[in-house]
Amino acid sequence: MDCIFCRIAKKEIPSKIVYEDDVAVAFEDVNPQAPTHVLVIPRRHIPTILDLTQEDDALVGQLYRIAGKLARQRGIGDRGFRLVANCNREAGQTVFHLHLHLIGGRPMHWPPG
Ligand code: DGP
Repeated sequence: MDCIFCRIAKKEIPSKIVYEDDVAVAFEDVNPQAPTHVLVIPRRHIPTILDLTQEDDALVGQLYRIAGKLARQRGIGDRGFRLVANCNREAGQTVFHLHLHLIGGRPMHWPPG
């Protein structure tokens, strides 16, 4: 399967990995939108939020906890940060491997564009 995030998780494509365990990997976004912009992904290929099943409930919790841990490590836990998961075209999803954007280190606007 030719998925760029699967290849990043397998280290076939270089990236700045900031966290990894058996089920998840986090790495710096190649096109950062804020001082902190990290992508947290499952190792397993799940294309979109719509492909999650009940069996993935624990995995989704893990992705959130990893993002929170990274936010704390970067000193943006108390200041605030945003977790974004784009789903499908109108939301701007461009890579069809589930990912959380951890974005922070600057004030965020609402609603998002
Ligand atoms: P989304 O638009 O939600 O599908 O976000 C995809 C993000 O992935 C986007 O912010 C740019 C990032 N990205 C795409 N290709 C690569 C890559 O090869 N390496 C890294 N580190 N990030 C990538």
